[in-house]
Amino acid sequence: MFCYQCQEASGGKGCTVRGVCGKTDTTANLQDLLIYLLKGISVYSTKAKELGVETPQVDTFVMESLFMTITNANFDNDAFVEQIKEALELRDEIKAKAEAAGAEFADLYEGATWTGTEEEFSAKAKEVGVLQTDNEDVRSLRELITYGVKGLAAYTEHAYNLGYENQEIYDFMQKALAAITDDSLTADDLVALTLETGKFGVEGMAQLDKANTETYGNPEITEVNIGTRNNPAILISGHDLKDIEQLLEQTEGTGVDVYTHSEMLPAHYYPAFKKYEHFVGNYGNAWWKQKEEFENFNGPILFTTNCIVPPKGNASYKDKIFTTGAAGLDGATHIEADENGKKDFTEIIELAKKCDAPQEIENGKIVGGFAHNQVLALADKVVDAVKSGAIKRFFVMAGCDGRMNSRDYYTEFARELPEDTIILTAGCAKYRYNKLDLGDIGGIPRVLDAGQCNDSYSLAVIAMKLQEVFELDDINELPISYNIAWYEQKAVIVLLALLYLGVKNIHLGPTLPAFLSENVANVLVENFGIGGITEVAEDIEMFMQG
Ligand code: FSO
Ligand code: SF4
Repeated sequence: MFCYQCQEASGGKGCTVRGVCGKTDTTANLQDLLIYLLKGISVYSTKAKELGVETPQVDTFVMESLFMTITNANFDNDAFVEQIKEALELRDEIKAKAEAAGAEFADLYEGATWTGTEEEFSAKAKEVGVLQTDNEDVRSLRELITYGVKGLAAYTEHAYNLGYENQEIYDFMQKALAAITDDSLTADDLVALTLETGKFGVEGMAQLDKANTETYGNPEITEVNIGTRNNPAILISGHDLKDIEQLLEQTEGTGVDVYTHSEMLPAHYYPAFKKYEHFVGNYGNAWWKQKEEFENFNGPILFTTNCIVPPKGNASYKDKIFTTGAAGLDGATHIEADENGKKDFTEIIELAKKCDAPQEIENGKIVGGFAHNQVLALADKVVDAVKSGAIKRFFVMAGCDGRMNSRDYYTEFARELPEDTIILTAGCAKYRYNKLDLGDIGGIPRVLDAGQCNDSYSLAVIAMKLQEVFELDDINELPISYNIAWYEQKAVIVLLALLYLGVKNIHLGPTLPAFLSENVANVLVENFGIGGITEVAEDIEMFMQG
């Protein structure tokens, strides 16, 4: 195996024996084979689309498959084997359709032609990974695009689950996958494709924002309980709001409570979920603490998307893990949707009834719900505070949390920021500072949590609104600094989206991506002012100078 798609890539270079995330080399190789075939499918489907062929099956298959390969999403080898078999079938179908529409293919990418039986998958998988591209810079750009597209696929799937689709996004994902198989593309072409990925990142996040807010209302300021009460309960993790909606409906009146975990916390901010009396609060912290925290929860845990840490062999909660959607784990029960998108969570609920109530590990409340609509409702207050000098600077600290000790930087950074600054956050990065008591500025909390990582879109909307109010020509003239923490591929699409919107001087940590070659990193530094992080005091001083 060779994998360097996330921030925890071993030694800052890549995982070669087993993933730091817990991914085995078998899983990693199967994921590579799946991506290889998705590229092959995309070569055909992109041509078919040009000839007017509709490709709905390919559209959802490519999206779901990409999502399955995101860091920490799916550790189930059988699920990948099935997906690969389906990919081979689908590829033949779409090829036939393209040819029937008049397409002719020559000099094809090998992923468009290779075929094999299940027994041959693992041998082939070893030949088709990231290192298949020799040139380090081309490889870097191809992977940057691939990871951006994976993040985009995740956001597109959440919107899809709510009935929102955009054909252009599907078409782009396949166009990008096909393009990165084309050896005639220059580095400049690939840089252009990277920015185009960012453009679709904005569209994908906007679509998901629309899906979420039209379905569940606009997030509003909310105090979320972080303690527990004395009923058996289910913990729901991941990002999928359709899943939590169905779980809340099905648990109502059963005597089983529901708690959110990690990135599901923002579900509490949506008006539609506030009516559920048994929707008690948020349990625990960011994803990487789950091995310890789940030991105390006692009830079943449902993963709706990525951020699974494979449990230890003797973990007490091992037999209480359920997955759904793109998530998967060997030995866990996977809940499938029926053809109408309905999921039956009875098995989880029945198991919960037999479990003890969660053991309290914290208590108190945290505040969130500052997505664009809520912040814009406070716009006058915010603008006045900026004009009066009460707020000197905003810090976008969105992104992800992770295990590395060096991420303590973000806690210290938040703590050391001058008191006339506001942190705008989204994603699980917030767990590094959302329980510090950082106070408020004239009633505006100093940490404004917009929601999940995809709600970084809200932060961009807020910035664009402020640019308009202050009549600035350039978004970079705003007193906003970007100090973003990243972990996996959704953060990549968020970053590319911000670059596409023209945001400059974003600082990225705790380390720069291993998949950026020196030359590609230089392009990002020279054209976009991308930087890393150093020491807290030094960085704060640098940021405060604007
Ligand atoms: Fe965090 Fe995980 Fe949301 Fe990521 S929970 S790390 S960027 O999946 O998606 O913020
Ligand atoms: Fe390593 Fe990250 Fe890849 Fe897991 S996802 S194998 S930790 S680089």
